[in-house]
Amino acid sequence: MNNDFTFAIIKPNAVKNKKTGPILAMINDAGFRICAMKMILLTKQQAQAFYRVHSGRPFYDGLIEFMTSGPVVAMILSRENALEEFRRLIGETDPSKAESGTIRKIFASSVQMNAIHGSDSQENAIKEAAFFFSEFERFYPVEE
Ligand code: DAT
Ligand code: MG
Repeated sequence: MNNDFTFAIIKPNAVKNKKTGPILAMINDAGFRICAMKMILLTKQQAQAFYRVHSGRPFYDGLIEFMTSGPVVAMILSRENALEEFRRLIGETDPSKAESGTIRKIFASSVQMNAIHGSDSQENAIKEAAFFFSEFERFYPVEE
């Protein structure tokens, strides 16, 4: 079995609106296993580092302000084809374009406050997971 993994963040609007539980249930129901998880309040510097690729974009400052506005829940998730399957589960960046039944369609309140992050490549998933979790904080996926 391909024990692929991805990295995810439940964003401040969803945590604030008490949607952590419902979102975790959708993630588990979609066949993902949680390998690491923690709730943290990002510093401005951490949020800027995480979204460095977007620095200079018109939405960057607003994005950093939003991502530091309250606690987030960071996770490492595994399942077969985790990256693709997770991006499918969360839906398009802009919730108005997201398919019905996706996490963003259900829980996003705008493009900025779109409820959840999912890595866009295995290379970025590795980097993002290492940015948030040490080796001691993660459990490698077990064979099903
Ligand atoms: P995604 O999170 O779907 O990978 P992205 O990497 O292009 O999307 O952008 C990162 C985040 O930045 C996105 O989740 C929300 C915010 N964002 C992107 N485009 C935006 C826009 N046009 N207006 C406001 N926020 C935006
Ligand atoms: Mg992205």
